[in-house]
Amino acid sequence: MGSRRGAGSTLIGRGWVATACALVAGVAALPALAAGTGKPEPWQIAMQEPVTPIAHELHGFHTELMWIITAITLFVLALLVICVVRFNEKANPTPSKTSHNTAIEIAWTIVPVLILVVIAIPSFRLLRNQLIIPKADLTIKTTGHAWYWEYEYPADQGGGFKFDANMIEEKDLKPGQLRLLATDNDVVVPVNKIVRVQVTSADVIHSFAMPSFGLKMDAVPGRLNETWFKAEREGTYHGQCSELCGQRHAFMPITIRVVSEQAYAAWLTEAKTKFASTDDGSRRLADAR
Ligand SMILES: [Cu+2]
Repeated sequence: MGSRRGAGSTLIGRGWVATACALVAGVAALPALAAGTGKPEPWQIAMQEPVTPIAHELHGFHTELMWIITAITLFVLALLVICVVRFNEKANPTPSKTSHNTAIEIAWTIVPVLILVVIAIPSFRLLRNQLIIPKADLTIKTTGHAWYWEYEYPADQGGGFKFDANMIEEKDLKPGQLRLLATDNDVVVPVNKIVRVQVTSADVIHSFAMPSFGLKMDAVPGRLNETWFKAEREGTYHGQCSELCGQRHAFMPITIRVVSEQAYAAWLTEAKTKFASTDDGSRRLADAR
């Protein structure tokens, strides 16, 4: 009897190890399924490729949590399997009447607390890095509207213009432009520069989000929120409004083009003639008086 049970547990033990290995391999393979940079991919499982320091940190934290979650899940699964196999009515006809075990109770209180502390340290570090904005090279203000984003480049930083970015309807898409993600006007920023983004809204609550940058900030009417990013790679990055804001919530994409410093300077010159000036004439009127 004893030997038969022993053989059974070895078999279960082997299946278990195989399952655990498969799960761990699956988790380890997740980064391989990461989407292309700056946009989602069909069948994407993992997050979009990170291109800012915050996004890298965010991904590291995510991977760390994934291992902790996997270990906890496998541990709980192991306990369940042991209970089912060893303590079912047939295998264990006279159950133990134990109701307390001080050592175990202390352990299962302290161990989760320690796990939470281990999680809290990188979590608070990340939060701090997101919220404390380093000295910015450039500031952009964005205002959420139902249902498009408006951008303003302040005059004291070589800007002095503002423009709206509307989604390009499917029938008007040019080759290479992404459905639901392409905008008629893109935000353009220089590569490797710290960009401070001021976020607000003109009507309801929206949320300015760019997955590849690890960036998401609520746009709240009457309040000016701030966030920042430093894109390390040139390219076109797509995001969307991420706060359910109404009927056309899904149709207010965000496109940020990260370009070289020279290309940015050229774009600024062009943008100043193309877009509306933020100077509403009040200063000139005041001067005239
Ligand atoms: Cu919105």
